[in-house]
Amino acid sequence: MKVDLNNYNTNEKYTWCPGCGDYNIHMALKKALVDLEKHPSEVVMSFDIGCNGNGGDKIEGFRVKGLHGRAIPFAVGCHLANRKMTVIADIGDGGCLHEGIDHLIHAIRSNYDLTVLIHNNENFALTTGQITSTTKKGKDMYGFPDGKTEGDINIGELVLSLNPSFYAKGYSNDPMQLTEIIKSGIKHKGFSVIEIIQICPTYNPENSAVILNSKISKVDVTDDIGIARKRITSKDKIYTGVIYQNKKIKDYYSLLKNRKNRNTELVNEVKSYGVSNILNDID
Ligand SMILES: Cc1ncc(C[n+]2csc(CCOP(=O)(O)OP(=O)(O)O)c2C)c(N)n1
Repeated sequence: MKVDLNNYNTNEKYTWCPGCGDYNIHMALKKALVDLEKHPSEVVMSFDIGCNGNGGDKIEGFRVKGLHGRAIPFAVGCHLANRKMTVIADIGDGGCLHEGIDHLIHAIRSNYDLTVLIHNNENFALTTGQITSTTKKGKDMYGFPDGKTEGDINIGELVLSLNPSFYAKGYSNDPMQLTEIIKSGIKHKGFSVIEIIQICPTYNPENSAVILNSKISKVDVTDDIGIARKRITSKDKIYTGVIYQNKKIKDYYSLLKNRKNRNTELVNEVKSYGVSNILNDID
């Protein structure tokens, strides 16, 4: 089936601030799906609450929007129900590393075959710039004028400590590289974590393009976790690209003995039940 960007575009107007990194992340996601010749009818996207999640009505495909921090479990459910679909969870650093951190951890450990895009602008942006666990220690933010007292979570360090099968880092000001990273993540058979350094000119202007551009250095994929760890703990450089990929770790579903030699998906095996009578009984 011939697919182009028009298949993914909607008529909804964007509401992000001028200069927000979400524009490029959104375009990179659409371009990656088009390049992989995925039609919107083959794609499920699970959006979170936040500026990132406000992209949910600006892209075609099957879309769900869950409670804040819950984009990953929704996506996992969709994937397990029907593995023919390409499943993507789209979430901010607040939703993913604060409210939903447990979901991220378990999804990495389970290695479900789906892709998560973490928009890391280092703050809760939709609620006007409060600190999240990725905000740098000492930084003063709205509601914390004397500076953040806690240490910050380095997403790469957390992910690499959990025996992941795929971890990549992209940058919202490099949509071409990000497109290639997203394509690699979708093609990877397992849980693909893609952290995206996201420009947020309104609530995190100190992380400006001028500063970030001077620090970014691109790397090629490695399966050496020692090299990967060095890449994400560098003090001077920010390395982008597929930081680490381990193709030997099997994905969750293929390890399920009771699903061996089954040709149907779980969604085909669910019986349908009429619930209208139950609803009628409620006063
Ligand atoms: C459980 C819960 N806690 C807090 C909120 C309020 N809330 C809505 S959006 C948001 C900020 C989201 O930040 P992040 O996930 O980093 O996404 P961003 O807006 O930065 O893209 C918060 C705190 C909520 N809706 N639900």
